[in-house]
Amino acid sequence: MTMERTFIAIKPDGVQRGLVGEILSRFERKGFKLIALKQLIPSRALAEQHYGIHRERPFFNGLVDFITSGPVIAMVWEGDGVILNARKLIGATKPLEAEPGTIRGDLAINIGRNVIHGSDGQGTAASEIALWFKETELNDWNPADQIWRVEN
Ligand code: D4T
Repeated sequence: MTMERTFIAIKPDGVQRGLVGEILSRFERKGFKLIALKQLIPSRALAEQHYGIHRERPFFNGLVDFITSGPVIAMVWEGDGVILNARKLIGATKPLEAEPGTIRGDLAINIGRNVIHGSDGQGTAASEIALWFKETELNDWNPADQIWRVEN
């Protein structure tokens, strides 16, 4: 078993459309453990750092405008294989290519309004968690039903 943590953010469109509960429930029902959660309107500096890899892309400024336009729900989820599995729950970046049953496949139609972000690998997960959260905001805890989620 490889216990991992990943950074997940519900973007301003997901918050504005009242999809927070729907999205949280999908991660909870899957069995992943919520380690941290907060709502914030990201600063431009935070957004630019988060999307730094896209700095030279034509959509960069619009993406930063969008992500700083309202509240974001920032989260850390933990579980066996959670990084890749969260990407599966989320679905393809282009919502029209995302399979039905995924968050983007069910809840979004446009790449610029694709509702949710999830880290795409171990390196980005670690750096994004450190970018969005202080160490003291991450809670180690054991769900009472943990033995019914994982074998050991
Ligand atoms: P995020 O990072 O938001 O989870 O998206 P992905 O990991 O699935 O996809 P990405 O990094 O390629 O894109 C980041 C972000 O930019 C928006 N975007 C992307 C856009 O508005 N226009 C585009 O042409 C692309 C490629 C959507 C997600």
